[in-house]
Amino acid sequence: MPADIRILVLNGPNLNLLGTREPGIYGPQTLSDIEDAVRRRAGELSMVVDFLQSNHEGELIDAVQNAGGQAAALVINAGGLTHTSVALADALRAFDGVIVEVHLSNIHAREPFRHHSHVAGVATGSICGFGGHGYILAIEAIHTIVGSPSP
Ligand code: CA2
Repeated sequence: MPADIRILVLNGPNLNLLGTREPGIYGPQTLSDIEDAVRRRAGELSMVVDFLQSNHEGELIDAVQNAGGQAAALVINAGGLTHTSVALADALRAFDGVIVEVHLSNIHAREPFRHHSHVAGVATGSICGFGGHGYILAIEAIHTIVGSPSP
């Protein structure tokens, strides 16, 4: 049996509030809706996904460190930490695999303080502005880059 490709999807501070407020910016989906859609698509691509949402920078850093050697790729929406956290970016830089940065909103079309991302410089690529569909695009990109599971 070929080994399934394992992906860790990380969501940062306040993303647990999705679907409850600001649907005009972040869309109507809850994080759980996004998780269900990602699991469905990942299953079609023979990929296994683990999810973690945390409001705590250190917990996200621990998760990135622990993903080393376990996950072939990370999908990360670091929320507000995107624009502030050198420590999270340092942890991501040490991850030996594909990293896809995702944002629901188009951060470049918003306030100037959202235009810079510490994550972007250490990511393989970034997707923003497509709402929850960005997570699906991310796993499809990972599937293309990492390839189909080898027999
Ligand atoms: O567009 C994105 O995905 C963001 O990463 C979302 C972050 C924001 O700080 C980034 O600049 C862009 C904020 C997540 C907060 O989500 C909420 C959702 C509903 C209600 C309140 C906050």
